[in-house]
Amino acid sequence: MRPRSADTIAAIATAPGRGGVGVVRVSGDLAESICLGVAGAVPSPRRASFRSFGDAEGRTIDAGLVLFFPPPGSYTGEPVVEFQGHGSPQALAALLDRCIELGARIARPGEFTERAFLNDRLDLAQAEAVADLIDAESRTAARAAIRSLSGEFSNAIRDLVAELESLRIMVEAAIDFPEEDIDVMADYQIGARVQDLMERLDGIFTRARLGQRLREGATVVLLGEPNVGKSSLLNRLAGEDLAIVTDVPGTTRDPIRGHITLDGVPFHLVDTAGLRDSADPVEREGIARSRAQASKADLAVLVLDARENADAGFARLAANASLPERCIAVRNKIDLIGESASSVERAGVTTVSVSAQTGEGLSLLREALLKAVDWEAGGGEGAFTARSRHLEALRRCREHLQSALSLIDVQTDLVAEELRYAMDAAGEITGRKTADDLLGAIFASFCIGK
Ligand SMILES: Nc1nc2c(ncn2[C@@H]2O[C@H](COP(=O)(O)OP(=O)(O)OP(=O)(O)O)[C@@H](O)[C@H]2O)c(=O)[nH]1
Ligand SMILES: [Mg+2]
Repeated sequence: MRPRSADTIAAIATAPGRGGVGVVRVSGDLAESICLGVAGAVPSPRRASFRSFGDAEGRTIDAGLVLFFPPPGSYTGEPVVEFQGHGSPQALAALLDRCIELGARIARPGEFTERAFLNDRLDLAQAEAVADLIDAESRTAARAAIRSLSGEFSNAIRDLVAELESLRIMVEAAIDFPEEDIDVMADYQIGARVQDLMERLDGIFTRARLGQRLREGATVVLLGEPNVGKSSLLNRLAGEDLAIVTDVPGTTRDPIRGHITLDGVPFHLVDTAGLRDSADPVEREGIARSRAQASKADLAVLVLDARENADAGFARLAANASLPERCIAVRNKIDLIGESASSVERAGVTTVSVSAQTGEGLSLLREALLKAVDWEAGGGEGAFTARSRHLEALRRCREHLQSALSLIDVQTDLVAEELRYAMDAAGEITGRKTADDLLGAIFASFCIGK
């Protein structure tokens, strides 16, 4: 654990630019004396007081509300002062300069929240949820972040860790007192309890994975032969004229991106150059980029011309690029053959028949996209905001529980060890024992002033 910092930090906590209100936040031992220097008095704790903010020469920089939050109940767990002035970049810069003159230093990104974590005001999963709330791209994602921030995710993890601990103690007792002649493993139903914990873990994992989807979304590559209507589909889905559409095969060269949100889940769409043999060096480079996009995407939408045999078209594309694990087939241009929109699932692949021109079938395609990333309608309601690191820790926890289960009738001491590993893995999420470099990376991704 890093030592408690002696520095007093200050930052503009509101977003850059002009606005109605602008806030400078100060945290650390000098907060009260800085407050005195700027506003001439320290208001009573947690009570807003209207004051003038002055510079070193006594000139007024701005006027507004001052708030003082004494420890330990403040955001950071240290003395905190907030100056709420006008959202004027110049006045805020002058106010910040004054705080620096009075002994503070500029805060690093995320440093207020980092201090909150180091002073036990938040655990690591909650601290990460602060950043996720700020960065949320949909209301559903914001709600998932608030759920984690309020401790729902952390409590679920803490309960899990506590039960793992009591189970481990039980198993260790069995190792330490073998002469007691009771078969602890059987009498205390250790196997059933481990299984029970695995089910609980799976429940948490599902909710965390939903949260990760909400946070990170999915990258979807639109792939197909020239002229099938990939760019038209991108434009339709994005509701914006992003890519050039012409009847000339080989129109698109560079990958073109569009971002949409479906049921709160961000989808990063990438339209690509049509796949074919080409002698044109520019087009060849475009096609190489299409293939590169396909190999990195979470999901490929294979666009086909509805007038062609879909299976044959699908097979040609699969032979022509390395596809991600998940694919959807789209038969486009159904308007040309007078077919109506449909969505059919066959051998794990959904084939949606649409017309990018008329928009028919687009809602079926949106549904198929959500389904392809395992999203159920309204799935965000139970989600915890989560990151890959959380999911990875939960996966490791599960592996150790699985090993513990398989060792129960074989070697008791190893069961205890596996339970300890499982506990440590789950414990990384709330992060009491997290390595400094990981902490550094987590907080560096925050915005300034938070
Ligand atoms: N009738 C009909 N025409 C379509 C439909 N979708 C696209 N088109 C037409 O098909 C032609 C090619 O469309 P694009 O969207 O440029 O096709 P693309 O797959 O991006 O083509 P490249 O960029 O060359 O690989 C254009 O003339 C579009 O207007 C559709 O659903 N119905
Ligand atoms: Mg195109």
